Amino acid sequence: MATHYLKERTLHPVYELAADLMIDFRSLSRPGDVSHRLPGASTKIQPLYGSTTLPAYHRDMEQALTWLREAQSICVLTGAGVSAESGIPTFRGEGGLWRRFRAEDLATPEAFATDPKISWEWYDWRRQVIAKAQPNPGHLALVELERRVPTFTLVTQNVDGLHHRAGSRNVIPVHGDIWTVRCLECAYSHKDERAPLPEIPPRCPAAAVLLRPGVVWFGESLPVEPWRAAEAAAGKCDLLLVAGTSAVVMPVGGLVGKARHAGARVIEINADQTRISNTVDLSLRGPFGDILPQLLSAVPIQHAQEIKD
Ligand code: BJW
Repeated sequence: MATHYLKERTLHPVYELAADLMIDFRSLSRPGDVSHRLPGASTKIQPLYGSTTLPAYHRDMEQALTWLREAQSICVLTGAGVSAESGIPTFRGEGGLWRRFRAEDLATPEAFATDPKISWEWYDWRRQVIAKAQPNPGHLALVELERRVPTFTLVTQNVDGLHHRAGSRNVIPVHGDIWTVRCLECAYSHKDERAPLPEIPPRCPAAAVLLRPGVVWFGESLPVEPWRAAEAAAGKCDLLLVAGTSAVVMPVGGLVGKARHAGARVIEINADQTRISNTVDLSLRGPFGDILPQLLSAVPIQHAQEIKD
């Protein structure tokens, strides 16, 4: 019964979608092809008002600037949307990687076990897209925000490494790293930034068995220490910025509630309405790469910067 369920829900769609995926890889292989399909990817950046009026947006922005100015301890939680303006597809929604495929079917140990080659082709393609991408103004604003705020933690669900490349220091990648490859059997774990990889699927030099991407799939536990640090940061910050995430994936989505219960103000920055938009203190609707630099302008350069440096 259980096997039948898996076949119906998890294994079968991966086979069925393989051909589609290959078409996707090719049609998205040039950076220009990727960016125009992304929400919020336009270079002329405007706040998206949705049902909100322009004065309401400005009022919310004023409020956000005040809270940023007051904050002593900021935790930022980022998701795929913060890399959208760098040309990296998000997972869900318009232009998302999983618009046509269920995330729960692709990013699983079962999908990898079923066809490691297809899985690796997908990861290899994404590594090539990421290798060509550059941090955007939102990533850079976070680097500067870290320098200006006494306590700052950046929890990211992203596996692309763009926060590190931009220069952020206190980054906690809770869903792993697409550039790490690790052995399915032995302790071999290694950074491999070649894109494309010379051999698909790659093999472990120590054990001659398959390597897997160093990311966290559905049904797998998050890495213990990073997760502990992420929970601690969300639980003790006075301001949580939630940027570019649908917040549907657990347990990370639960950090928003954790911060709120601990008394933090929560500001969401997202191109669209999400499941948390109505529960946060403020929801700023628009592109991350536009809103973050605006927020940064409110935070003075403090003495903390000299202490940190
Ligand atoms: C912009 C923008 C712009 C666009 N500017 N914004 C409780 C209840 C129910 C289920 C569970 C539960 N607890 C655990 C589960 C199971 C599961 C889960 O959460 N399922 C859900 C689908 C319901 N979770 C897990 O299995 C996790 N493990 C776990 O809990 O371990 C304990 C356990 C073990 C066994 C059983 C039960 C528990 C692991 C989750 C791993 C997630 N992995 C992935 C793939 C990583 C590898 C890879 O990259 O291939 O991580 S899934 C994918 O989703 C990826 C992302 O990090 C993650 C989150 O997505 P994100 O970042 O939010 O992206 P999107 O696309 O969803 O949203 C983008 C947003 O940006 C949108 O809102 C846009 O509007 C916005 N945007 N452009 C601003 N320019």
